[in-house]
Amino acid sequence: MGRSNARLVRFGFFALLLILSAYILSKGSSTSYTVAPASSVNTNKSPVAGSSSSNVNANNNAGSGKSPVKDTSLSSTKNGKQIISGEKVKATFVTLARNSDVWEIIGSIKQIEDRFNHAYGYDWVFLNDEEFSEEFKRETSRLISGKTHYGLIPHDQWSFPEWIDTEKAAQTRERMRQEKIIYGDSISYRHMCRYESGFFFRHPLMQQFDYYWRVEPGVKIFCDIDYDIFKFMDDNNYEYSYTISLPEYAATIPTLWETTKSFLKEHPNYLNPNNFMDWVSDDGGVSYNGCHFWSNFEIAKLSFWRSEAYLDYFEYLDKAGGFFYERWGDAPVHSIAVALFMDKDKIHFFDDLGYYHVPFNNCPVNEKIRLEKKCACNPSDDITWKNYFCNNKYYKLKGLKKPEGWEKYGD
Ligand SMILES: Nc1nc2c(ncn2[C@@H]2O[C@H](COP(=O)(O)OP(=O)(O)O)[C@@H](O)[C@H]2O)c(=O)[nH]1
Ligand SMILES: [Mg+2]
Repeated sequence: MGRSNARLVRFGFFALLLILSAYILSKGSSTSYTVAPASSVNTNKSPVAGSSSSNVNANNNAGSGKSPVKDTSLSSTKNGKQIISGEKVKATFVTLARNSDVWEIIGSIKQIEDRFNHAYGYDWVFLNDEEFSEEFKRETSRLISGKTHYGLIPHDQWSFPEWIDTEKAAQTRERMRQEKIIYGDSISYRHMCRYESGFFFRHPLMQQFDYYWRVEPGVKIFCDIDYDIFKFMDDNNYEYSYTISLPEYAATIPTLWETTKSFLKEHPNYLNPNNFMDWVSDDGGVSYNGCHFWSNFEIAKLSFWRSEAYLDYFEYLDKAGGFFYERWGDAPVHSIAVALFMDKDKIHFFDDLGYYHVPFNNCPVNEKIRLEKKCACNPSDDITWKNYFCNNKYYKLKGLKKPEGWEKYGD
């Protein structure tokens, strides 16, 4: 009698436990955060070495179950802007790099993963004009929570086009070497600038994505990014965003603006009615003031580069030859295109990430942001509000209110 009573109590206890677990589980699936099983969060360890993906195909470790930890169906606000609920967007990080950049790029990756991506698991595309080494693939993929893809750049996108007079290009390099213009004598730097200007968004590995964040070796992100930054872009209709802007060395782009003006004459319809011309020109378009978004950081929408206006513009510039006869950078090329062909309301300045690329720092001057986002930087190093740079102009033209505390660190 006593034993069957005890059995009954035990049975009742387990039944209760079962009902309780079922209840918790059913609640769990409807809350905003779903924690992926531990085994699936951390399985981005499948060694890349041995998987001899050595071409433009993705080195696909998709099967490793790297689901993002955070369910983004939560609604939240950021700087007064609403992050609307919904799915993750089709976005990727993209890095152009040499094999020798591996030890510097892993520093950039680790920071971005720790500050942001570990919670979202966005993919990462690496592009190179040579095959990526096993070492590069192993060292990078082990740190990335999303899928990693390694692509080779087609030779014709990283070589002199047939219409370029290589003798004339060599003369420019020699002259720029004597004038000590930074990267002035480099061939590979010119291929890099041309590739970033006209081709990275056409790579087969990039076709599956709508947005990208460009990351370079040796950069730093100083603050926590506690929201889905790609979704933030999408929800707010932003198509181009930046962290640092500054004037270009005039010696590298003597004819870029003239070439742009003749392009515009042929295609006046490409000029956006709500353009940002006044940010790049102080005299209504007669001359270029050199202001550009520093393109070593970009979060942007790929459809802009794939648009007819931009493709035509790039082709026009490419035929003019300034990537080789001068030393046109992808930053002024991107920036001029954004300023002229994009609705200026689609451009966004991030004042809450903190960013470093040698030699400049963006460190939020607003103390509240620095505390909230755990920024690890010194606001005295911030260049954002100094007059040499182009943010004061950006804020003025957009009618934006500068963040609290800017006077202390600006001019
Ligand atoms: N594959 C490859 N990547 C390059 C080459 N030169 C530069 N890069 C990459 O292009 C980007 C810009 O180059 P970087 O040296 O950082 O130029 P800087 O930021 O203007 O000083 C970086 O992501 C580099 O890793 C090259 O010859 N081959
Ligand atoms: Mg760099």
